[in-house]
Amino acid sequence: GLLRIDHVGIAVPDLDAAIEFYGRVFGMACVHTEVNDDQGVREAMLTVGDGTSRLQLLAPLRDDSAIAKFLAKSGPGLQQIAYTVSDVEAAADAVRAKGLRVLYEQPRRGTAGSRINFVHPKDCGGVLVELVEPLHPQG
Ligand code: CMX
Repeated sequence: GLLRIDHVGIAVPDLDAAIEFYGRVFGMACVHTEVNDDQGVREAMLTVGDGTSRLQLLAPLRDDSAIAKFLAKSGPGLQQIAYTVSDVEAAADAVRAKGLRVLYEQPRRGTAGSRINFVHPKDCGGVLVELVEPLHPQG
């Protein structure tokens, strides 16, 4: 099952500008940045309040990336909601067993060495759902 909301992901055209915006307007701290070439993103993880809630900012590395396509079609905004799971294969299998499309046959690499998969937004009421198994799961 799902353990908690891992993060909410927002597509942005300019990562540095977005980090500056969320810091200045909402006082959020950027605790991690990373380039994930496999996903075609430059990304930042920001903490909200006590640090248990996280916002992920996603900027495109390439024109053919999922984030570039999203920005072109929908503009900047909410792109995904991600849930922490203890076993991403088991979580993906459970979703498949309910007849929903999981995007990858095998998990891929996500933020900070996590293992990730996605549920197709058209099978989830228009919401792209990410399943995240952290490198070092807690609880
Ligand atoms: N949320 C909601 N709907 C979305 C969406 C999103 N993030 N992305 C696409 N859609 C919609 C499209 O608007 C389209 O709707 P219509 O059919 O009504 O026009 C539909 O889904 C299918 O779109 P598509 O053109 O067939 O497919 P895309 O090329 O847009 O790809 C998706 C969609 C989900 C398969 C692709 O974005 C993907 O592979 N996502 C997973 C990877 C990802 O998002 N990586 C970036 C984050 C990396 C990370 O979190 O680490």
